[in-house]
Amino acid sequence: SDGADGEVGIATKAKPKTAKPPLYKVLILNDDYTPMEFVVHVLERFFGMSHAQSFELMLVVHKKGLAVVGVYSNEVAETKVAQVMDFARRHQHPLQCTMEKE
Ligand code: TYC
Repeated sequence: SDGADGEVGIATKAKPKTAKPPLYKVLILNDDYTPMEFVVHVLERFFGMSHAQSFELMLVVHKKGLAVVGVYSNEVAETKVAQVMDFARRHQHPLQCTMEKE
């Protein structure tokens, strides 16, 4: 508007909204057999956490049963889950990793 009719304000434009892609929580589940150090290693290797962060989060999973270890796009979450499951299987540990839409 140019304000000629007394309408004064900030020029605005309707922005067509792009649908935001859904995000997925990646979760690690507790079990009785996977060694604590293995879980710590997984968190460092696949989720970019420091050793201290990884140890803390591993203990949360150990005590609470599960924890969210990261939030990602569908594609990245699928890849993380597959990498962890494959790594655990290759080391013959029953560690479970899953994902859930936020
Ligand atoms: N509960 C396991 C143990 O006592 C350790 C563990 C922690 C396993 C976290 C899995 O996601 C897990 N050895």
